[in-house]
Amino acid sequence: MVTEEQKRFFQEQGYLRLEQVFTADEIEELRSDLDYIMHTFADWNAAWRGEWRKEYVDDPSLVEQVKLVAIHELQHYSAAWARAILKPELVNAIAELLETDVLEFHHCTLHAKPPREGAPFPLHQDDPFYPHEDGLLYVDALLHLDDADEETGCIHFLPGSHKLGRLEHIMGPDTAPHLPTDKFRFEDTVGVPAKAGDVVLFYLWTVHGSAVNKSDRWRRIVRIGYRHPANRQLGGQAMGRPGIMVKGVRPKVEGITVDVYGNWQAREAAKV
Ligand SMILES: O=C(O)CCC(=O)C(=O)O
Repeated sequence: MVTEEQKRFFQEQGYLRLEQVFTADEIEELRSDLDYIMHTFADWNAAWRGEWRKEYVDDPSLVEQVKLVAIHELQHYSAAWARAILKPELVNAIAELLETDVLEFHHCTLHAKPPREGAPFPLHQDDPFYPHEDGLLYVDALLHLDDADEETGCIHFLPGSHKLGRLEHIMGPDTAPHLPTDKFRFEDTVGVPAKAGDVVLFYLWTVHGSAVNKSDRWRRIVRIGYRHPANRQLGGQAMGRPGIMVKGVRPKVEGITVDVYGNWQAREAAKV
């Protein structure tokens, strides 16, 4: 499914859009289940916080108002979403890009930006949220439920930034992890508009973010994280939880073992 040119682009630029991985019928079913999940279980007050917002939101009256709807692990709520995570066209493409015949699902997270006030994301790597030893053996896949363009706040990337390795982020109780706004500028990024059914892939270490949704449409994206099963997690989201294998069989890796009940034994958290 992935051409040599796509592979080269991904490895050089750190991101790649795959067109129409999901059919219109599949997207319809995923949207319908998502609508129920959003209205029944999701957090409607999930916009990322911090002083950086003032630089990302032009309209001062909107700085404190921007909104994001979020929830993790949609496969716990819907069979259609469980099937989406396993979709062979998706996992085979990611395995080809990582040049591996084994792949493990790690997590899944909804980021839905409501019309006119959908929250921005400051430039960051996903590493601070779920650090792994090797940021190039971990891929995040953004499954698009809606057409996303600049007006709706589509995803942006800093090309080639995955090669910088793990970067130090501004952290703290009052802010979402983000990179210094004077050194990592949104103007230097590339926007990747996508259609519903497209999937945009990027490495754990690729710097990315997005602007306010100023349109009168929703921009719903679900991030699905996949890793090489030997890529040890160091902390954060879904730490200590074995993921289902989506391709191949789990290799035996020193220090990563699963007991007979399927729980991790002695999967040690290293300091980052
Ligand atoms: O949904 C977006 O626009 C950005 C999401 C993001 O930064 C992330 O999933 O890490």
